[in-house]
Amino acid sequence: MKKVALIMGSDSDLPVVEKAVQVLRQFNVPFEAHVYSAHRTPDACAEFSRTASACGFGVIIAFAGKAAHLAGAIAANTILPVIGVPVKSSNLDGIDALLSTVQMPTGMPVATVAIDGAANAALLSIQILALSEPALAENFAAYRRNATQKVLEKNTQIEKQYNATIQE
Ligand code: RP5
Repeated sequence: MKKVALIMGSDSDLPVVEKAVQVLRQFNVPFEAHVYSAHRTPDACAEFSRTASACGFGVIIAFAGKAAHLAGAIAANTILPVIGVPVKSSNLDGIDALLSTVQMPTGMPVATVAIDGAANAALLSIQILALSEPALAENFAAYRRNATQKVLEKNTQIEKQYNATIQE
């Protein structure tokens, strides 16, 4: 199976990255984590991006806060799908990172998830890999069925608690 790359702009992004790690481990998806910055280590960032496909990666998730150009800088140097996670690491509450990550020019897409949306980024990377991994696709479908079941059970609980008069 191809690997997922977790690229963070700074080790201060690690608490958010960890949420993606948890999901990838849950699905037994291979991954690597690296710190590359679009601004502080631009050459290393570009080198990683150019060689990522040949190194066995299938998807790249980029985590960055503030003027978050990391996902875009990576996308500029690879044709692998890039998922951007805007990190809430400034006193603008991550809105700066969200806009910097999502507002890519035509031809250079970055699939941007919510601010600190690391779990969804990992799930999306799994969906991408699952296109060519039938066992992973089945695991993901089971995860979805389980999530649906849990909500239906919560609904039953809430309905019993609050709608007694309606049911009588
Ligand atoms: C971004 O700047 C990083 O992704 C991080 O979210 C933010 C702050 O970095 P540090 O100053 O904490 O290293 O490039």
